[in-house]
Amino acid sequence: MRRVICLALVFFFLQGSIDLIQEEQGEVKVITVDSTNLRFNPSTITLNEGDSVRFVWGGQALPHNTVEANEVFDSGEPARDVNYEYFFDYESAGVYDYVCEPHAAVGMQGEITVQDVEQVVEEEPEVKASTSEGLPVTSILVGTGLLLAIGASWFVAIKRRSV
Ligand SMILES: [Cu+2]
Repeated sequence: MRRVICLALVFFFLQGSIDLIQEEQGEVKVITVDSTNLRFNPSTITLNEGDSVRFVWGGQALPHNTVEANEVFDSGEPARDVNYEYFFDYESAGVYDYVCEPHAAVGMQGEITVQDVEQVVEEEPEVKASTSEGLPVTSILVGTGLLLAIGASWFVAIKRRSV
């Protein structure tokens, strides 16, 4: 019985920490190609470290790709259907200029600004509040684990008394 309780506790605590890890994965911002066929939309975006950018288009009249100026990311050969995602890790703050290679000369380009996460938290306190949203879930899990442990030890105590 004790082993079962321990396993249940370990399980609940692991669940809690997995939730926290997932919390650090930011949003995914989508960039597509606009109706002119020769512009990214939006071409300029700002995101935070931990966010991802997703270049996605389908059934385009012309094939496109996205290549960062310093080859930080590269979606490969130009294609009419692209679904390419790049994750900006916690060391990636900076400005990234990218082009569509076949149409760079006609201005098919864009810029991604990645903000340092600590800096963002200082400037916008409400961002800090939203990152703690995951905490109640963790508290519920830990709380459930504790209740389970208390209930189990109570059960064991009653069982011992009856022996
Ligand atoms: Cu293009």
